[in-house]
Amino acid sequence: MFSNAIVKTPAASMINGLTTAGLGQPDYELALVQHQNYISALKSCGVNVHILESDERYPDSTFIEDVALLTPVCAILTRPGALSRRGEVAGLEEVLLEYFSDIEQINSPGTVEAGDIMMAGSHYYIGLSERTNRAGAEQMIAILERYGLTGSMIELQEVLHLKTGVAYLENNNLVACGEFIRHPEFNSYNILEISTEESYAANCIWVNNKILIPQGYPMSLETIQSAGYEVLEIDVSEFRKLDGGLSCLSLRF
Ligand code: CIR
Repeated sequence: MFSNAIVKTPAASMINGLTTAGLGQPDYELALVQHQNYISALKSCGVNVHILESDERYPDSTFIEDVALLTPVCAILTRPGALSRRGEVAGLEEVLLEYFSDIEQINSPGTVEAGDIMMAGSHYYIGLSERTNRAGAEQMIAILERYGLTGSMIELQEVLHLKTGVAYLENNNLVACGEFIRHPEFNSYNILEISTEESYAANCIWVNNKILIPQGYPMSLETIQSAGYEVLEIDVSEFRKLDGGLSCLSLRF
């Protein structure tokens, strides 16, 4: 179960964030409202939400998931592959020290964005992407092993981050889309298949037995409800315009 979440208020500069979506610029005022609703949903799942101030220097900094991996036993600061995001890590250590006594760090030449890391129990799947390189993944696995955890790498073909296309919902249930539906690494899981038309809904999150999914994906909603979950739908249309999803908007631990 998670007790805490950390979120970062979107900066007005988010309109200049990195994107491949082709959906136009986000509406900042609407993004702020959606972010508040996201926070309310997290709270309704029973977690305390630590809200960090916005940082105009970093348009993508509201996607705080990418800059740290928080495990039950340690925190690991990443080194984002996107150069415009690298500075987002500074300052987070001070916040994490409120919760963690052991804080580790990914170093050059390694790059990792934690949107590429999916936790399944004590195992962490690490996507090798344009943002996370092998050196970073190797460092991450070595750190995890020092703390009695394990990790393995998965080469990504189509998606930005691993969790763009896959989400672990506990109880051996794995939401998967596209390249992950029949991926050999995941063949021991019960796959909850997300169709290509609704691929954005694959980025959903388990928070204390409830599932948060993006609003507007009825087939995915039905699939996850049919697996026995209580589902909360959240509208994150403005974050989608920057390739960001529900998982990217918080660190949950
Ligand atoms: C980026 O390209 O870095 C941001 N615009 C979106 C990051 C999304 N994060 C994630 O999937 N974990």
